[in-house]
Amino acid sequence: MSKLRLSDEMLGRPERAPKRARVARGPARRTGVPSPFKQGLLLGICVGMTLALALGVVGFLVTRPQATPPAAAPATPPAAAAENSKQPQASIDVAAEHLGDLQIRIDARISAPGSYSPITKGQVVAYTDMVAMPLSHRQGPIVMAEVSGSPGTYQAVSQVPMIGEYNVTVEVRRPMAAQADHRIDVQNVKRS
Ligand SMILES: [Cu+2]
Repeated sequence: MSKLRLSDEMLGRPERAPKRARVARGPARRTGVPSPFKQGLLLGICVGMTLALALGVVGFLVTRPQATPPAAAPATPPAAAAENSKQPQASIDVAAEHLGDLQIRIDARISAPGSYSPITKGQVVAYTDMVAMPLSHRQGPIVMAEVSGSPGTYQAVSQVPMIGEYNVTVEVRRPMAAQADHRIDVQNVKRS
Protein backbone atom coordinates (compact mmCIF):
# COMPACT_ATOMS: atom_id res chain seq x y z
CA MET A 1 0.00 0.00 0.00
CA SER A 2 2.77 2.41 0.89
CA LYS A 3 4.52 1.57 -2.35
CA LEU A 4 1.32 2.22 -4.30
CA ARG A 5 0.75 5.47 -2.48
CA LEU A 6 4.29 6.57 -3.13
CA SER A 7 4.07 5.63 -6.79
CA ASP A 8 0.75 7.41 -7.12
CA GLU A 9 2.14 10.49 -5.54
CA MET A 10 5.32 10.27 -7.62
CA LEU A 11 3.57 9.71 -10.92
CA GLY A 12 0.28 11.48 -10.54
CA ARG A 13 0.85 14.80 -8.80
CA PRO A 14 -0.92 16.66 -11.57
CA GLU A 15 -3.67 14.05 -11.78
CA ARG A 16 -4.20 13.71 -8.06
CA ALA A 17 -7.90 14.00 -8.10
CA PRO A 18 -8.74 11.24 -10.59
CA LYS A 19 -6.06 8.91 -9.21
CA ARG A 20 -7.24 9.53 -5.67
CA ALA A 21 -10.68 8.79 -6.91
CA ARG A 22 -9.38 5.59 -8.42
CA VAL A 23 -7.55 4.77 -5.21
CA ALA A 24 -10.68 5.66 -3.28
CA ARG A 25 -12.78 3.54 -5.61
CA GLY A 26 -10.43 0.64 -5.14
CA PRO A 27 -10.81 0.30 -1.37
CA ALA A 28 -14.46 1.27 -1.67
CA ARG A 29 -14.98 -1.58 -4.09
CA ARG A 30 -12.91 -3.86 -1.94
CA THR A 31 -14.95 -3.02 1.16
CA GLY A 32 -18.11 -2.70 -0.85
CA VAL A 33 -17.95 -6.13 -2.43
CA PRO A 34 -17.36 -8.14 0.76
CA SER A 35 -19.61 -5.98 2.93
CA PRO A 36 -22.90 -7.45 1.63
CA PHE A 37 -21.35 -10.86 1.99
CA LYS A 38 -20.20 -10.04 5.53
CA GLN A 39 -23.54 -8.51 6.33
CA GLY A 40 -25.26 -11.58 4.97
CA LEU A 41 -22.91 -13.79 6.94
CA LEU A 42 -23.52 -11.82 10.15
CA LEU A 43 -27.24 -11.81 9.49
CA GLY A 44 -27.13 -15.54 8.84
CA ILE A 45 -25.16 -16.16 12.02
CA CYS A 46 -27.52 -13.95 14.03
CA VAL A 47 -30.62 -15.59 12.59
CA GLY A 48 -29.08 -19.02 13.01
CA MET A 49 -28.11 -18.39 16.63
CA THR A 50 -31.50 -16.89 17.38
CA LEU A 51 -33.22 -19.89 15.83
CA ALA A 52 -30.91 -22.24 17.72
CA LEU A 53 -31.63 -20.42 20.97
CA ALA A 54 -35.35 -20.43 20.26
CA LEU A 55 -35.23 -24.15 19.44
CA GLY A 56 -33.20 -24.77 22.58
CA VAL A 57 -35.67 -22.87 24.75
CA VAL A 58 -38.62 -24.62 23.11
CA GLY A 59 -36.89 -27.97 23.46
CA PHE A 60 -36.09 -27.28 27.11
CA LEU A 61 -39.64 -26.21 27.86
CA VAL A 62 -41.17 -29.11 25.95
CA THR A 63 -38.91 -31.87 27.28
CA ARG A 64 -38.70 -30.69 30.90
CA PRO A 65 -42.09 -32.02 32.06
CA GLN A 66 -41.35 -35.33 30.33
CA ALA A 67 -37.93 -35.57 31.91
CA THR A 68 -39.18 -34.90 35.44
CA PRO A 69 -41.27 -38.08 36.04
CA PRO A 70 -38.49 -40.56 35.05
CA ALA A 71 -36.06 -38.64 37.26
CA ALA A 72 -38.51 -38.74 40.13
CA ALA A 73 -39.60 -42.34 39.53
CA PRO A 74 -36.45 -44.14 40.75
CA ALA A 75 -36.12 -41.86 43.77
CA THR A 76 -39.71 -42.28 44.91
CA PRO A 77 -41.47 -45.57 45.67
CA PRO A 78 -43.57 -47.15 42.91
CA ALA A 79 -46.71 -45.92 44.62
CA ALA A 80 -45.68 -42.32 43.99
CA ALA A 81 -44.68 -43.20 40.43
CA ALA A 82 -48.08 -44.73 39.85
CA GLU A 83 -49.70 -41.58 41.22
CA ASN A 84 -47.58 -39.48 38.91
CA SER A 85 -48.59 -41.50 35.87
CA LYS A 86 -52.19 -41.45 37.14
CA GLN A 87 -52.55 -45.17 36.50
CA PRO A 88 -54.89 -47.06 38.77
CA GLN A 89 -52.83 -49.01 41.25
CA ALA A 90 -53.78 -52.51 42.17
CA SER A 91 -54.55 -53.41 45.75
CA ILE A 92 -52.32 -56.32 46.77
CA ASP A 93 -52.83 -58.42 49.86
CA VAL A 94 -49.79 -60.62 50.41
CA ALA A 95 -49.58 -63.62 52.69
CA ALA A 96 -46.75 -66.10 53.10
CA GLU A 97 -46.61 -69.37 54.95
CA HIS A 98 -43.74 -71.64 55.82
CA LEU A 99 -44.64 -75.14 54.65
CA GLY A 100 -41.61 -76.76 56.23
CA ASP A 101 -38.18 -77.66 54.89
CA LEU A 102 -37.59 -73.99 54.11
CA GLN A 103 -40.43 -74.02 51.60
CA ILE A 104 -42.72 -71.02 51.60
CA ARG A 105 -46.02 -70.52 49.88
CA ILE A 106 -46.76 -67.01 48.77
CA ASP A 107 -50.35 -65.90 48.25
CA ALA A 108 -51.40 -62.62 46.75
CA ARG A 109 -54.94 -61.38 46.37
CA ILE A 110 -55.02 -58.63 43.81
CA SER A 111 -57.98 -56.37 43.29
CA ALA A 112 -58.84 -53.12 41.58
CA PRO A 113 -58.44 -50.13 43.91
CA GLY A 114 -61.87 -48.60 43.38
CA SER A 115 -64.22 -51.51 42.87
CA TYR A 116 -62.35 -54.20 44.87
CA SER A 117 -63.12 -56.56 42.00
CA PRO A 118 -60.41 -59.22 41.52
CA ILE A 119 -57.83 -58.61 38.84
CA THR A 120 -57.75 -61.75 36.77
CA LYS A 121 -55.28 -62.93 34.14
CA GLY A 122 -52.63 -60.67 35.59
CA GLN A 123 -48.91 -61.08 35.25
CA VAL A 124 -47.62 -61.45 38.79
CA VAL A 125 -44.18 -62.36 40.09
CA ALA A 126 -42.62 -62.59 43.53
CA TYR A 127 -39.17 -61.98 44.97
CA THR A 128 -37.74 -63.20 48.24
CA ASP A 129 -34.82 -61.62 50.01
CA MET A 130 -33.35 -62.30 53.42
CA VAL A 131 -33.78 -59.28 55.68
CA ALA A 132 -30.50 -59.80 57.55
CA MET A 133 -28.50 -60.41 54.36
CA PRO A 134 -29.92 -58.04 51.75
CA LEU A 135 -29.34 -59.08 48.12
CA SER A 136 -26.98 -61.91 49.11
CA HIS A 137 -29.47 -64.57 48.07
CA ARG A 138 -32.32 -62.72 46.56
CA GLN A 139 -34.62 -64.99 44.57
CA GLY A 140 -36.95 -64.10 41.73
CA PRO A 141 -38.80 -63.31 39.69
CA ILE A 142 -40.89 -66.29 40.81
CA VAL A 143 -43.91 -66.56 38.53
CA MET A 144 -47.16 -66.58 40.48
CA ALA A 145 -50.01 -68.54 38.96
CA GLU A 146 -53.64 -67.61 39.39
CA VAL A 147 -55.42 -70.15 41.54
CA SER A 148 -58.21 -71.82 39.58
CA GLY A 149 -61.60 -71.22 41.13
CA SER A 150 -60.26 -68.24 43.08
CA PRO A 151 -60.12 -65.30 40.69
CA GLY A 152 -57.61 -62.64 41.57
CA THR A 153 -55.61 -64.96 43.86
CA TYR A 154 -52.10 -65.77 42.74
CA GLN A 155 -49.82 -68.33 44.31
CA ALA A 156 -46.23 -69.53 44.18
CA VAL A 157 -44.10 -71.94 46.18
CA SER A 158 -40.43 -71.28 46.69
CA GLN A 159 -37.63 -72.52 48.86
CA VAL A 160 -35.47 -70.15 50.82
CA PRO A 161 -31.79 -71.06 51.31
CA MET A 162 -31.55 -70.74 55.09
CA ILE A 163 -33.59 -69.97 58.18
CA GLY A 164 -34.24 -66.32 58.89
CA GLU A 165 -36.62 -63.49 58.25
CA TYR A 166 -37.51 -62.89 54.63
CA ASN A 167 -39.05 -60.04 52.77
CA VAL A 168 -41.48 -61.19 50.11
CA THR A 169 -42.19 -58.72 47.35
CA VAL A 170 -45.13 -59.34 45.07
CA GLU A 171 -44.94 -57.42 41.84
CA VAL A 172 -47.89 -57.00 39.50
CA ARG A 173 -46.67 -56.33 35.98
CA ARG A 174 -49.94 -56.47 34.10
CA PRO A 175 -52.54 -55.07 33.73
CA MET A 176 -50.84 -52.33 35.76
CA ALA A 177 -47.61 -51.93 37.66
CA ALA A 178 -47.90 -52.33 41.41
CA GLN A 179 -46.06 -54.06 44.21
CA ALA A 180 -46.41 -54.94 47.85
CA ASP A 181 -44.16 -56.42 50.52
CA HIS A 182 -44.67 -58.95 53.25
CA ARG A 183 -42.39 -60.33 55.93
CA ILE A 184 -42.16 -63.99 56.86
CA ASP A 185 -40.05 -65.51 59.58
CA VAL A 186 -38.64 -68.90 58.63
CA GLN A 187 -37.11 -70.00 61.90
CA ASN A 188 -37.37 -73.77 61.94
CA VAL A 189 -36.57 -76.17 59.19
CA LYS A 190 -39.68 -78.02 60.27
CA ARG A 191 -43.06 -76.42 59.88
CA SER A 192 -43.28 -73.47 62.25
CU1 LIG B 1 -28.93 -65.51 54.44
